[in-house]
Amino acid sequence: ATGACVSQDADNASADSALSGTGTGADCTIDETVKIGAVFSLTEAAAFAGLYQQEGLELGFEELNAAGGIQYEVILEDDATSVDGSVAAFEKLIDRDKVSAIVGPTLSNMAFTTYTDAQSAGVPALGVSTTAEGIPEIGDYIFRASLPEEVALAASIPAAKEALNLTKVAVLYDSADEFTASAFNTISDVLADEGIEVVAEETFETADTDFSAQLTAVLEAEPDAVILSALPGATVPLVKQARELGIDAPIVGGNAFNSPVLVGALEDAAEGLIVGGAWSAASETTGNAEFIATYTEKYGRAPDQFAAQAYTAAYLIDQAIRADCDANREAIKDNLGQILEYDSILGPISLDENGEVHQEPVVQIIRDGAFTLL
Ligand code: 1QQ
Repeated sequence: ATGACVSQDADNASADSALSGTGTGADCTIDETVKIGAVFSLTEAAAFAGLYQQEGLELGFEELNAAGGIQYEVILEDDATSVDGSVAAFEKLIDRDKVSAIVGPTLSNMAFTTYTDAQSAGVPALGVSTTAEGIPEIGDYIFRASLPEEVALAASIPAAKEALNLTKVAVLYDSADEFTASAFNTISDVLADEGIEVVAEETFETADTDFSAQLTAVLEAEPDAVILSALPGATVPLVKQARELGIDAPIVGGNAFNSPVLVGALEDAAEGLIVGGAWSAASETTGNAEFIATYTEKYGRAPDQFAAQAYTAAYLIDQAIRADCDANREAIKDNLGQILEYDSILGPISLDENGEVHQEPVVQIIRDGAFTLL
């Protein structure tokens, strides 16, 4: 057995023996501190999610450090909600810090570039909010613990149809962002499957602030509901302008709506909003109540879905490392894709060898300013 170990290490020139330990599973001990990179949008437009992700990830690794056997150091970078910032952050973590794995980035819009870089460098990357189509397909080092928008919309649109008796809808989407544009494809497919008619279809771009032309077309089409695929920067003025113009149809949104920041900014205009997602505070999943209590105590605010997904990522990486008690990049890559079922605060979750996550979606509606299960 010893001989096999030596030759295996010799085959892999980049493997650092100090990053592989002794024992397996709960008994794994690794001497070297394991460096995990995190790239989140901590400033600018996507900070609404990035700051929660930072907190969730740090809480997860703090708990794991307290449990012992492996010590983790999280090296956190802010991509300032820009592709260039995200690329520079990945480069630093990969080349300078030599991290074992990277969590993030926040937006799919950055992930298509940064994951191509991580894949070429042979560094495992685990998305926690990158929901667009085609992300795990970037390569065998790319994973996500981030419910695909396709799965969320396939749950939220039928749930909204039933709750609201939908027969005709308007679809509005940001055509300049990877996540919102990709979601539009799914929305069209799900609406067709459900036999819901599209009476208006309008586009805008991420930085737009005036939506009067699109909203006038929506008003005239008299939809039963508006399906909106947008990031919060556009969502807030768009929804407020819609209500001012007299559009009182319910709104069904995408992953960016899973945010107390967005709901707070929308104020009364958030009422009745329906959204599919990966996590609910109301779910009785394993460890959820403790997670919510610990997080709220530590950060002085309740967690959101983005915090919950980042927290889960810490545990998934830990599981992958403990499987062979090996925190080298290649071992993490091999073992992340073998997580067949982990009982997480998101419910039972698995990652397949293609890097895709499998879990049940939840559908929520905003009532009295709070997320409630629909
Ligand atoms: C993506 C998303 C964003 C809404 C995360 C904040 O889902 O870019 O894929």
